[in-house]
Amino acid sequence: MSVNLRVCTGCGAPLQSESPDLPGFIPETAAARDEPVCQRCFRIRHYGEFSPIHVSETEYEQEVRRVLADPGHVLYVVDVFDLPGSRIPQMGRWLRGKSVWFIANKIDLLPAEVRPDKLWPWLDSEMAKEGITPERHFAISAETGQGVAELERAIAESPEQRWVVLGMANVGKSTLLNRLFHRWMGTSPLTISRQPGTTLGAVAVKVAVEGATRTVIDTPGLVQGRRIVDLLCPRCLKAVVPRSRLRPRVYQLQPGQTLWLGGVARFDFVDGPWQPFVVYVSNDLVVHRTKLEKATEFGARHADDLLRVPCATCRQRLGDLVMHPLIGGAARAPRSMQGALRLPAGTRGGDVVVAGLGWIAQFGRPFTGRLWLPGGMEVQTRPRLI
Ligand SMILES: Nc1nc2c(ncn2[C@@H]2O[C@H](COP(=O)(O)OP(=O)(O)OP(=O)(O)O)[C@@H](O)[C@H]2O)c(=O)[nH]1
Ligand SMILES: [Mg+2]
Ligand SMILES: [Zn+2]
Ligand SMILES: [Zn+2]
Repeated sequence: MSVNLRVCTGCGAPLQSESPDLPGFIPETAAARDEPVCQRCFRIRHYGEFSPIHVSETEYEQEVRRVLADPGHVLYVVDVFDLPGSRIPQMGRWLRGKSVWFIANKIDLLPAEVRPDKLWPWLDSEMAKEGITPERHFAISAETGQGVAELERAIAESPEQRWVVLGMANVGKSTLLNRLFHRWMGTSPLTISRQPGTTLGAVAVKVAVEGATRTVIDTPGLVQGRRIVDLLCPRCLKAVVPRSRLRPRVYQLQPGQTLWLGGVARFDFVDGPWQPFVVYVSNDLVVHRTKLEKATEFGARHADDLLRVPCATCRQRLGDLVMHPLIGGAARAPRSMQGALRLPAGTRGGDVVVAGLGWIAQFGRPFTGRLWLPGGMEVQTRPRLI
């Protein structure tokens, strides 16, 4: 393996031995090693200690443009579980003229009933918003390895020598590359962590792939500060970010009932016939049914015991939940609900997707409702995935 020796081989930060509190610090005695790893990476790997370092959007853009200035193929990675949160608004412009393969990662979290090919129409329409038309698609799990062999084969068969991995922070870029590197050279040099903002600079690794040399470049992700993973403390993240395949939770609701999803979000069924809703969120997040008229009081009283997340500190940072009106089926929108998000009518129904948290499936019957979320968090609707 050959690497650029002036940067940390785990996170890409330029190495330095002067300031222990700045990125890339490495004691002088360790700097001479073959594959030097900075103190921060060492601590993440061995103690699970994460010291947040903010890479600004400007620095991020500079790094991406620098890496894209040379020719090469782009692997654009998104998190299928947080697609709206995976979109980098300027990416379409930066990628103009580049060959892009689209990697939908974390499919291990999707319920077993979701066939990856059913994802493409939705994923493609999201990508099209950025002006990105990928040449190929891969649905993978960097965590379990599902789908990775196919990507590996495609890279080996392509004549392209230089490969750049891009994507929002925390979508699993470094995890994916570690898996590929492990297959190609038996080591996994990149630092990964549950927190966004782990990789700090480009890390170029030269590998032999079936006799041909390839340069594969990991890059930092963009941290926008508006996703649920950007907003919660490590303890709250543990409950909210799913670690295993989502188990559907079915609720037959009457109008006037509310579901609290932990204390992070609240779903009110205001009006419509009795009907089922299926909640797909982290299995570690409590879903609690209560009466709509008592929901606010319930949320305040049980924030710390039953609902548990967000913790008091995170609650303070997040502020009050913001209300988003919803309309499903053929329900007519009362004037008070203008601007409401509409779920597709008919028997198919739709999903209310909360970036980074999960989604709630509705089955096309008339309903009006509300979703309450921390300010800045995005909600979307799409045709039902399942
Ligand atoms: N469930 C699941 N988790 C994944 C998968 N791939 C990565 N992760 C997790 O996602 C988190 C972020 O992974 P990283 O590889 O550090 O993500 P990154 O895109 O390199 O992030 P930055 O370096 O911050 O830009 C870690 O907790 C990983 O374990 C996957 O396929 N499935
Ligand atoms: Mg990374
Ligand atoms: Zn490092
Ligand atoms: Zn917290």
